[in-house]
Amino acid sequence: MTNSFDKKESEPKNSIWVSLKNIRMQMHGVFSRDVIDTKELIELEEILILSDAGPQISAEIAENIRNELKNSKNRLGPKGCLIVLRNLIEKRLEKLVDPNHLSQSILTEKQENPLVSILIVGVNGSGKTTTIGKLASYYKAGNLSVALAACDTFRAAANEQLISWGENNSVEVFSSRVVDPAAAAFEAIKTSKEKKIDILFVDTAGRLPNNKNLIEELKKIRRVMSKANNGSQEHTWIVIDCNTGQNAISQIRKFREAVDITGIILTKFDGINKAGFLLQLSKHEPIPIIFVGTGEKITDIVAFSPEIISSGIVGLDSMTE
Ligand SMILES: Nc1nc2c(ncn2[C@@H]2O[C@H](COP(=O)(O)OP(=O)(O)OP(=O)(O)O)[C@@H](O)[C@H]2O)c(=O)[nH]1
Ligand SMILES: [Mg+2]
Repeated sequence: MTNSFDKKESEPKNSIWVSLKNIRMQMHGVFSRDVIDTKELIELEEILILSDAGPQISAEIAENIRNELKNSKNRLGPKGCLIVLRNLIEKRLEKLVDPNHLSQSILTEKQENPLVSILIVGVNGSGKTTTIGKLASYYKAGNLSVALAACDTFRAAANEQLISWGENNSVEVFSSRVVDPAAAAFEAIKTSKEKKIDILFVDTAGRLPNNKNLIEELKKIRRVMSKANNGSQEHTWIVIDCNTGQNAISQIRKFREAVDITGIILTKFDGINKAGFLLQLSKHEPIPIIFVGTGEKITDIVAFSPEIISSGIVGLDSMTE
């Protein structure tokens, strides 16, 4: 089965690599010196803190490298330190890997109750609707029948935006006239089952997690969808804008208090400037990252790979080293 990942095998690596240029240049500034000593390790810690890795994780990583240097009787050298650093970061990021490989398993594993419904939530402008457009294309390329439910009943333009993504992908968009998004989601699931749709993405209005009414509304959407689903596979993915930095942690935590978040989609990785927040995420909210958005185009979405991200941060490529 082919899908957009297979078609352009080398691209995910390139787009992630390019996005991490800033932090990589800073790492390069430290590790291109002849000797790595206390001064360099302090600088490393600072780079990590400034990238939103948090003071504790940053100190732990610098300490780990200090110990490795000591154990090697200072024979490790700058390149050796970089390899250790890459491995430390990769190991931490592995906690964010989806053990069920949902991005692929939805494509390949036949379900008993075929409909998989995915509720997409997040704050305003995080990239929910765009991500749904990209995922419609991704799963359609994998020969699944895809439908979209326009449940952002807040803004009239939101429906139009989703309908336009539906047209681009030639997939059906259920756009109800009812103003209650929970009722609209319920209808969409019922119709999807009747039409034997494989995967339904439910778009919701952006909301701040401290807006009590909107969070109650979200809980209602989730409850009603679960009833309509009646045992079919269901997920709730939160869309996180990478520019949110470490605030992403509290955002996810608050959404998780309202609904069971089963996956994360990172968007705007192409504009990431505080990549260290991923390390905090792996420690404090290790929910699987299902996909990473790397631009505004329909194909700008890649699988999450700790190996590619850790290599991109330190500037080492495990394939060529
Ligand atoms: N550079 C970049 N831009 C993105 C990415 N994903 C989404 N965007 C842009 O972010 C903006 C907001 O995207 P939407 O999909 O409308 O966000 P939303 O979460 O649906 O917004 P609301 O429904 O208003 O809450 C648009 O200009 C998108 O093109 C990405 O991965 N990279
Ligand atoms: Mg939207």
